[in-house]
Amino acid sequence: MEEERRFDPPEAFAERLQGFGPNPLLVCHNDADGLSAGVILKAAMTRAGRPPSVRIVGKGENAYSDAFRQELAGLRIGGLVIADLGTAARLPREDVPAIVVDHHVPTGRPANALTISGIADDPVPTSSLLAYRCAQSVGDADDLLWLAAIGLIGDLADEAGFPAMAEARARYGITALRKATSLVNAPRRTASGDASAAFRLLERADGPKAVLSGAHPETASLLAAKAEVAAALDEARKVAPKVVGDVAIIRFSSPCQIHPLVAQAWRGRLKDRLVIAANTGYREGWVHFAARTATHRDILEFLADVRPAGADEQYGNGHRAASGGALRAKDWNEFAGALGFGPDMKVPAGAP
Ligand SMILES: [Mn+2]
Repeated sequence: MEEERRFDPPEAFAERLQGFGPNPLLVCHNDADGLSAGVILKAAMTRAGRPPSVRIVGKGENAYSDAFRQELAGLRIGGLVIADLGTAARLPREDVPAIVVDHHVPTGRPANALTISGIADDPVPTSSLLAYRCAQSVGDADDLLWLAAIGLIGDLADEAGFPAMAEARARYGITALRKATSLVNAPRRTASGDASAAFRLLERADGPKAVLSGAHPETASLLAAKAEVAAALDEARKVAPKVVGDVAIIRFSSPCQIHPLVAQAWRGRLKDRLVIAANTGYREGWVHFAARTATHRDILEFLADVRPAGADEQYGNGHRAASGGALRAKDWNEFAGALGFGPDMKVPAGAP
């Protein structure tokens, strides 16, 4: 952790971009905030004469994994921009100029990248708002304001304290902004996790009403994504929790990323438990889970205490009241066993 070290201001974005060569790569997360940040940064880079290729990081992927490093290894790129995917010491490419735009708790700081992190700000902004400030360093970015608002709504329960949000509300209307956010947030939870249609739609639309209107063909595919996720959630919510001590596990199998929604739903109904929604069908060979609690218990501390030996960087991140992780089947079995759960929580290794 190097939180004390000063991060770079968004105002430095335009100048750093001038050091980029042709064909830079822009990498962003697949949720509403990551997509909005990506669309804003793509526009800013294009306006600065550095139009990028875009790679959306989605289901089961991590921008700082070895697999992603290998994917980028041979590419001829003139620079790298990474948005809303965390901040770590080692970037997936270290031989090209790089800019990181992010608001999560950093696990380190890359040595030579311009690192724009909101983590020291109060209130902590979203990646899309930081991206908007980056775009303002390139030139007039007024047409991109609504995208910053989409990211703010997508990531924050409370958007108070952000003047950009007040301005966007007044200009575009909060209802349309919220509906558009919900729509572009849907594809990342589907079985495919493919959010490219959402990115395209945010790019083509000139505001939230155009996202919703159906004038662009992507709207229909996002509505289908929403229906897919709603149906999967309906199924999973029929599953009864198993309780041992003060831990409740809801075990189900779905290719959709609904475990955070299931955990959130039970959190309010099992107020004195730590709730774990375990999805054995999200990715083959793995159990993905979300942990929530309405008690004052620190979930990060709880997960650290019962951490199975085989757990990796995908385990136990997030916040004190909202965490989770992904465990290989054998590690999940060790984890559930250590919590006192019986054979009904065991997952056959390699076959979820
Ligand atoms: Mn995100």
